[in-house]
Amino acid sequence: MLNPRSLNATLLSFVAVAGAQFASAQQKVAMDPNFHIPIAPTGLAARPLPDHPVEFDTAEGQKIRVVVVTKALEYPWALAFLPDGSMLVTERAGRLRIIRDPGRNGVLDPKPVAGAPASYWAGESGGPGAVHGYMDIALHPRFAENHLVYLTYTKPLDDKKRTTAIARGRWDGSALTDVKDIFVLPEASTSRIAFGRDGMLYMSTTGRDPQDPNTLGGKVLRLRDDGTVPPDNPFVGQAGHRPEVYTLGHRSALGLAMHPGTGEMWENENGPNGGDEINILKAGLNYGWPLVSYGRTYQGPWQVSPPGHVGFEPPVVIWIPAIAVSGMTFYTGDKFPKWKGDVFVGSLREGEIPGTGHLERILFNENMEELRREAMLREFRQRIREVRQGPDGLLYLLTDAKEGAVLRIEPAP
Ligand SMILES: [Ca+2]
Repeated sequence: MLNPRSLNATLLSFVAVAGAQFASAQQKVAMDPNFHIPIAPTGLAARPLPDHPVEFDTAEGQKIRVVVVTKALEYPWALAFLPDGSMLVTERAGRLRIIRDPGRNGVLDPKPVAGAPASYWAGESGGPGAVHGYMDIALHPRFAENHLVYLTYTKPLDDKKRTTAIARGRWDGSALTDVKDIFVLPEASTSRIAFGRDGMLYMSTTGRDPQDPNTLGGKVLRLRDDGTVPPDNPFVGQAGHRPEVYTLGHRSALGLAMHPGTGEMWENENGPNGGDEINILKAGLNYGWPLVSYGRTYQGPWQVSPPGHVGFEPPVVIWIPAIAVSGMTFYTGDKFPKWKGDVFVGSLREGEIPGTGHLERILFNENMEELRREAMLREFRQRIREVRQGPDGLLYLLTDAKEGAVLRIEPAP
């Protein structure tokens, strides 16, 4: 029979053991020593894309068919449609490609477009420290008259140094001519570009000091079509402010698109582990990074506590966990009536798990407040880098892969 003292000791040791078990219940997650982020798990293996069109039901009753136009692109990044319906596609390794008739039998020209600038790239797309060569592409709003094409790319300066530039060239029907840099950043950056209704070229940047109005990193810049600064930019003439800056406090923008109704520029950006955002850009406003965010740091704690955007311009959409937002577009066509006005956003991976990329659709009310959100094409397990509407009213996606694909979404018959 136990005496009270030994019973007490037994209980105490049980409590101590249980406590130790509780404290060690969480496993230790391996961290990358260089980037101080968790080493990603294996995730879900990407599935080979289907050889035949695949049909899916979707939430609004819009039955779709997905067609693989080509899978012979290497890490495609962005696309733009020429007036004849051909598609220009950038590849991150610094090649510009053309696909003719992408809405029907899509033929990828095996030769890259001549005349495009030399670029630098490094690392594996999606891996820590990756540098993209070619990034975004945009046509001038009056392309039909002037044939001007704009590219953002990582520009080698010498053996060791590089930066990011906007190159502008003239499309002569098969190649770029008269190519020159119209704007060069002081440091390398990931970048999207888009023309606004005001005819200005908006450029998102990444980098240090998003809160410092006297630097160009972590900002959205507003430029004229020749790369010079328009005189009505919000900080023109203010001491300690770069005149190119339109908005500040951005983390890692990967989507930029003009709202077809309001003409406002919408931007999406990646939070760390959670806190991806869509923002509506307004001249001179501060969007908060890194002072405010809804996300957690890669190590686990909230980026700020309490999370939120007190005193700063809040996002219109947030994601927790992160979906690794990428390209973004508004749907304005008539092929998918139920999707009119909706925002489509590419996801590279969700919740830090490889193999979970997909396409998201967001429905807003007339006040730009979110009503519904739908994830599509998870079955493919692909990183969706880009989404754009074609002149035919269909949606076109790029997958971020070594055997990168153009996918076409059309209504199922
Ligand atoms: Ca923000």
